[in-house]
Amino acid sequence: MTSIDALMRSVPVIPVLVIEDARHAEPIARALVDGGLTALEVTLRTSSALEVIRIMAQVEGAVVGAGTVLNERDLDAAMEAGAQFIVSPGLTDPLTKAAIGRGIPFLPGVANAADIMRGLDHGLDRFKFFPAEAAGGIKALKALTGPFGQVRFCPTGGISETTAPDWLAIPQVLCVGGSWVVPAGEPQPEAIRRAARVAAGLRRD
Ligand code: 3PG
Ligand code: 3PY
Repeated sequence: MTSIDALMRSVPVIPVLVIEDARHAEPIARALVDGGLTALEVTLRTSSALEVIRIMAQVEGAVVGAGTVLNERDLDAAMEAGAQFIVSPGLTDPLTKAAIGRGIPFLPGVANAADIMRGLDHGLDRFKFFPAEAAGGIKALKALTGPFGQVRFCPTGGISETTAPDWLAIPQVLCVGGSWVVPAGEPQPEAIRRAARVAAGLRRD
């Protein structure tokens, strides 16, 4: 199992996926991996999400994780479905303890200094900055990198193909998350592949 740091360094963009229909799972995962995006975050926001994780986990080259993991119950369901990493919009003590206890790579969301300090207390130093644009954008994240020099981030929330390069130019940003690569609705594999290729080609400083 790779560490969360290795996962964050493996791709500049982690697509955040909200998939309603499990029949879409395989074509979407194949298009993303073909385009060069191999770390896939399937949010537990739809009734088919666990089935989607199961299917995507079989796609060669895909490293499939679960997003919107809110508690220990979600954590166990996601792991049972085959999730290889866990993303949460926030950082709670019970979920953090459980994820560390299970030994699974864990990327909890932080939006301010207190969130980061709570994560550091648990021994974590890799976080999602969420909701990135609404929580103050690049200005806020840059301010947080001052006191927390060892921390690295995956900003997510309101980031687009256009703004991703500005975020990736921040040295403490290892990758960004975003839903733009896979728009809602009937999947268009060629369009997803194209968007993934552009995203996978973004440079980190
Ligand atoms: C989400 O909550 O789904 C994430 O913030 C990613 O979505 P967005 O890229 O559309 O903000
Ligand atoms: C999640 O749903 O896990 C988030 O962090 C928001 O994208």
